[in-house]
Amino acid sequence: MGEPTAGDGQPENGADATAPGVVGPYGERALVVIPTFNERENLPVIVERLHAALPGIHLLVVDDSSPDGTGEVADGLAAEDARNRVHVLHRVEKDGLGKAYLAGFAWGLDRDYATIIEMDADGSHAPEQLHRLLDAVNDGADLVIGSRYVPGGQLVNWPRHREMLSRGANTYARLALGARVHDITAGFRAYRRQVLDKIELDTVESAGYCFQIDLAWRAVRAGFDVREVPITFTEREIGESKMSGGVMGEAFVMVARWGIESRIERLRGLRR
Ligand SMILES: Nc1nc2c(ncn2[C@@H]2O[C@H](COP(=O)(O)OP(=O)(O)O)[C@@H](O)[C@H]2O)c(=O)[nH]1
Ligand SMILES: [Mg+2]
Repeated sequence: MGEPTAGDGQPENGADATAPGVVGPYGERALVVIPTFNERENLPVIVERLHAALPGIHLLVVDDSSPDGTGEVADGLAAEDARNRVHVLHRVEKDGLGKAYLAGFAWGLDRDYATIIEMDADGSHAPEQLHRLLDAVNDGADLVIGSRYVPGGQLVNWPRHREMLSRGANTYARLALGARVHDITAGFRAYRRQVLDKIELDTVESAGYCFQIDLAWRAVRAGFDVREVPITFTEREIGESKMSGGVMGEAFVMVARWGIESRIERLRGLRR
């Protein structure tokens, strides 16, 4: 082991492996993608908390032309940041969380980030716990899911009906897919870039919760090391949820289909 040597795997950006917020054995850079729609009050708070926790980390706000001016707030944060850690992607219309993430991933992959993170803008995912995900990446995981449903995971102020729905969806997905993931709908995640390069993002059609299940399932099937670490999920205090019940139906059907397809493949001996 010892000091990383020049050559394969050495970062070209000259990152300091010991700097806070820098992950990977060779000090590769990490990017947090934060999708926003009407989060003007939440965004400055989450950006400040993130940089207080991990000063070296970069972030990309993906805003879908929020009518409340979140995009301009994000531009202001980017202009203020002398260290050039804050970036903004403006999209022309509200197009869903999945599409926003896909655009953000493409942006990050183009710029050679080694780890790409999903995090909400509304404070539900604590930047102070992001290091738990990054530690697992550094420990060798390919996809790390910040989980509400493993020992140590918690829910704070989440309405009971949403918890029931979320737990039910996770139990259903676990049984249908046969995957050992307890919080497959979770949106606080860290992907090693090799995962995103491999799982054919250009064929992802799913939205909402189904998007999260889809990507985790692709990673599992591709044989990546998918792990969960406990996190505390806290319901937003400001603004409104944009999630609608409509996306649940899609997830139900798609998960059943993936589960059946996978079992047929196994029966045919195509997979273990
Ligand atoms: N860019 C973009 N962001 C979105 C969209 N829908 C939701 N978001 C963001 O995705 C994150 C999670 O959404 P939220 O409404 O809090 O979902 P919930 O936590 O499941 O209730 C927040 O940061 C939202 O602002 C969208 O269509 N486009
Ligand atoms: Mg939320």
